[in-house]
Amino acid sequence: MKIIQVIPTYNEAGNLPALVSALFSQNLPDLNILIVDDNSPDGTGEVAERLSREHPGRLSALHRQRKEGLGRAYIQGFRTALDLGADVIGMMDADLSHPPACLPEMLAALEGADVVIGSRYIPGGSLDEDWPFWRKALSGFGNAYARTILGLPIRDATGGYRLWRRSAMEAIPFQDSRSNGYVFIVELAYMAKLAGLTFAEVPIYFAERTYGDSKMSLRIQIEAAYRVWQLRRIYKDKR
Ligand SMILES: Nc1nc2c(ncn2[C@@H]2O[C@H](COP(=O)(O)OP(=O)(O)OP(=O)(O)O)[C@@H](O)[C@H]2O)c(=O)[nH]1
Ligand SMILES: [Mg+2]
Repeated sequence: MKIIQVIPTYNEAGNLPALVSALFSQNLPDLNILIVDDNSPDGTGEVAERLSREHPGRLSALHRQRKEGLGRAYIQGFRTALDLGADVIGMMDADLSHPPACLPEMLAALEGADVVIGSRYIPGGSLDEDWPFWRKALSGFGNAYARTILGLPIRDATGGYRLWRRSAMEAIPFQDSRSNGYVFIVELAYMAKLAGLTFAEVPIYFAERTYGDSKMSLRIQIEAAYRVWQLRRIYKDKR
């Protein structure tokens, strides 16, 4: 079995080495990493190349010309992972918010589901305890909003820590997505639901990034707010 964990990066040079060593210390011999960097000005691409030399055959990097958003990076990463023969395709942020230690449990859960979600919103899962109330409320609202409007059968619809069986990834038209920011994550879940795929959720503790800047912007949040309604319309015949 071949697992390929796809990790999109933009200015994550300070996080990537720690993330990669934490992932490779999970005692998962089948785990491979594919970094998708959008020509980060902080040199993340060079860090990824160095890591690929340190982990020959287990880590590789795609280098894209310019910053095109999370969605485009994942689409190219998924396509490449499928071409490389992955049996399991993973998604996660590079900023250490998604705990590598949960990966073994998520893999185990994939035996009983097509898609596994690292979930902040089921018992045992949680958000960074240092987040102010308003940030937790905003995250909870955004999640409930997307979940309700799209009728998603999962508690965490906006979290980007996921595992897909190859067959599940092949069953959805992920390359057709035009979503840019984190709403891409929501769109994938919607595609999965419409394709009749099954989900399982594993609790995670979501830690705030300590290095680097958040790429979350008002523009990305506005995109998410209207795009959720657009998705309903785009996929209307398939509901
Ligand atoms: N390749 C690529 N990666 C990106 C891009 N935008 C964000 N990322 C990466 O996607 C992951 C999630 O980033 P965001 O969803 O922007 O969230 P964030 O910056 O962690 O913001 P917080 O929610 O505050 O943690 C991180 O690993 C980013 O480096 C992009 O345009 N291209
Ligand atoms: Mg983050």
